[in-house]
Amino acid sequence: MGNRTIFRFMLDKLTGRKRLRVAVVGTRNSGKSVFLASLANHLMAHDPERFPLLGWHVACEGEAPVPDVLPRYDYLAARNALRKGRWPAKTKDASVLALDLALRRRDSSKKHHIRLEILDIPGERIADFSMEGRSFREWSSWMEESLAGPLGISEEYRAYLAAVRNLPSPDEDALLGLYRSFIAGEYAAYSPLIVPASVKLGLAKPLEKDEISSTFASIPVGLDAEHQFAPLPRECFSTSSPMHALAKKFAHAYTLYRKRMVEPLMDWRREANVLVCLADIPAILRNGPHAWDGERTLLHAALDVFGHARSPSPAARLHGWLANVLWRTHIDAAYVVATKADTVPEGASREHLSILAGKLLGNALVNLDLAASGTEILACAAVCTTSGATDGDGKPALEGVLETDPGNISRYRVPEVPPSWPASAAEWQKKIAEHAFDYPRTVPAFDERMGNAPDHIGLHDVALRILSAALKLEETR
Ligand SMILES: Nc1nc2c(ncn2[C@@H]2O[C@H](COP(=O)(O)OP(=O)(O)OP(=O)(O)O)[C@@H](O)[C@H]2O)c(=O)[nH]1
Ligand SMILES: [Mg+2]
Repeated sequence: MGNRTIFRFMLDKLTGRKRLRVAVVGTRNSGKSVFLASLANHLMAHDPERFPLLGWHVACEGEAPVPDVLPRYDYLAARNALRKGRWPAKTKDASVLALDLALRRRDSSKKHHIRLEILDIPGERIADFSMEGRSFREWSSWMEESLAGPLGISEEYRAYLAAVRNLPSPDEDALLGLYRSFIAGEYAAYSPLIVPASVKLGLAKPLEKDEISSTFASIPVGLDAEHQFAPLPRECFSTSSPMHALAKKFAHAYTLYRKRMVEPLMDWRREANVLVCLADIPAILRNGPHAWDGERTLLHAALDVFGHARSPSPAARLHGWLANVLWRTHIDAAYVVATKADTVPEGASREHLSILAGKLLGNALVNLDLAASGTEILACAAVCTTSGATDGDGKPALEGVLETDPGNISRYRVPEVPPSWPASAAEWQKKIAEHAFDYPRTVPAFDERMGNAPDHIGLHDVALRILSAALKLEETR
C-alpha cells in the first residue's frame, strides 16, 4: 500500500468526502465516452428540470485531482466536440474523470460531499480483462472454453487449434501467423473478441474488407515484435510436448503484456464501487451472431472481473482487502445500460432494448457477488439526437441529422426492435439481408448556450442509481 493511498485515505477522512468510483465498461463504440461527457456535463451544470434526480440537487465544486497512474479524461475535448455537432474522438487510452460534487435535497441545507471518479477505457481493452488473474496456460484454456459459443460459431477457433496441432515443427512465426489469420477473421465478422487488444488499438482507422488480412499479417501480437504470444492447445504445456519451449516463451511475453497493459486498470478496479456496463444493442442486431457471441463473452468476463475481487497476486489481494477495510469499498451495484435509445423508434422498441440487454447479460448480473444493493437493466441515450415524427403515410418515424447527410434534418423510418434475439444464426443473417436491423447513425445537435448539457433519454435514471450508491455509503458512515 503506497504513501499516496494512505494520504488519500487521511484526506478523505479529514474532509468527510466520500469517494465513489464508477467503472464504465463496454466494447468499442458502445457509447462510453459520450455517456461520460454528457453525464459530466449534466452534473457540472445541473438543471433539475432537464435532469431530475428525485429531489436531489447537485453542485459541482470543480474537477478533482486524478489519482494513481491513469491520465485525466479530456472532458473539454469531448464536450467541445458535442457542442460543434460532432461525436467525441475514439478513445485510445484509459483515463479517469474526477469531480468534486456537493449533493443536497431541495428541502435541506445538509450537503453530502462526494468525489466521483469515473473510468473511461478504449472498448478493445475489455478483451484483455480475460487475462486478469490467469496464467498464460489458464488464459489459453479460457479462450478454448469461451469460444464454444451457444450459436455454434467457434468453428474458426477450432480450426485455429487444429492448424496449430498440425504444424510440423514448433515454428513461432508460422504459429503467430495462424493466430493473426484467426484475429483477422474475427475482425471481419465484427466480433469484439480480439486479444491482445493492442492488435486492434494499433489500427489508425477501421479497415475495409479487402485490407483486413494484409494489415493484420504484420501487426505484433503482444507488446512488440520481440514479445508476442498466441493461445495454445492444452497439450502444448506438457513438458514432453515439442511446443513446450515455445509455450514458455509465449508465457513470458504474455506476463509482460499483462503487467504493462492490464494491471494498471485492475489496480483501479480493485477500489471501484459501481459498475456500469454499456451495450449497443442496435449495433449487435445489425452486426449479427458473431458480434452477439463476442459481446456476450467479453461483457461476461468484464462483469466477472469487476464483480469479484479476483486478483493476480497475494500482494494485490492484500491491497484490495485493506482498501475494503479502510473505505469499505466494494462493488455495491452493477447496472447494464442499453445505449443509443434515440436511434430506435419511440415506444415498445426502447423497452425491447433493455429486454435484449437483459437476455444478453442478465445471468451474469445475477452471478455477481455484490456486497450491498442490486443490479438493474436500463435503456438510455446519453445524447438524444432524434425526435419522434410521422412520415408521409402517417406512420411513426424519427427526425434527426443522419451521418450520411450532414447539414440536413431528415425524417426517416426505422425498423422496430424485436422483443427477443433471433432464434438462429441463419434467421439472423436473413433478417440482416432484409435490412430488418438498419438503425442509421445520427450526429448530435447541440444548443450553443453556455452551460447547457445535451438532450438525453433516461440518463438521469442511470445517474440517480450511481449517486445513490454514494449516498448509501454516506448514510452508513
Ligand atoms: N444517437 C446516439 N449515438 C451515440 C450515443 N452515444 C454514442 N453514440 C454513437 O456511438 C459512437 C461511439 O460512441 P463513444 O462514446 O465514442 O463510444 P466508446 O464506447 O467510448 O468507444 P471506444 O472509445 O472506441 O471504446 C459515437 O461516435 C456515436 O456515433 C447516443 O447517446 N446517441
Ligand atoms: Mg471512448
